[in-house]
Amino acid sequence: MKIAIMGAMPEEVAPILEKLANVEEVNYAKNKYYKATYKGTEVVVAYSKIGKVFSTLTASTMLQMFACDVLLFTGVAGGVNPQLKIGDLVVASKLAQHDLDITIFGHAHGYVPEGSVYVESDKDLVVLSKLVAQEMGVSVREGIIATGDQFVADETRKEFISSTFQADALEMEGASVAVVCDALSVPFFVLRSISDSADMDAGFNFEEFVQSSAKVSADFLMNMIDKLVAK
Ligand code: 4EZ
Repeated sequence: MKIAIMGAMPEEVAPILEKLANVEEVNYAKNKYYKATYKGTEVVVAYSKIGKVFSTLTASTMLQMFACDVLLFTGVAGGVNPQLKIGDLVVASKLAQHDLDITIFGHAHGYVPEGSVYVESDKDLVVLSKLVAQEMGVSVREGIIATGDQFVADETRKEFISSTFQADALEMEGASVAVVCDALSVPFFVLRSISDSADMDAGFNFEEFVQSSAKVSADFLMNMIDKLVAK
């Protein structure tokens, strides 16, 4: 097993990199990939940069260039479900691209021919996350994550994404990573901790909470990785 660990921003993978020893930095396609062995298992860590295009490139590189056979994403998200508060964890059951729109031709939002609106996460990894949550005594919400190339800080857009995709949280990379993993039949998992509520205060809240929420997500993911490498 070779595990790809991805975030979009440096803050999202920093708590992971801190826990790795003997890290080798590899430069590829204008990005840095950090190779290490964690408890006897090979891991590759990278942050993609923000958005669907960069995250697609990095996910694809992780699988095709570095030959990772499982991909785990950690980061922060805007909360859509009103029950989600800053710092709460969300595990994606499935993901959709909220900004993919050829509805003028009668297609559903998020759908293009030969694609699908939603891509489902690996079920075993979702089950593993629940076990880890139970052992840590923390709550993790399984829900739908909507992805698009925009930082949502607007009630109208948030409400559209909520009602159209039944999204619980939104961000800018999950669904594109999901499409890559699904196409290459590699199991994947997307974990996010809430940094803001995608509303008028989102920009302000994001800046205040990105680091602490990113750490909540990364620390949880490390506990999952501990279980995965022990298998
Ligand atoms: C994108 N990520 C935010 C990147 C912000 C600032 C320099 C997560 C995220 C997010 N994405 C947190 N809150 C969000 C929101 N309200 N809308 C979109 O994955 C870059």
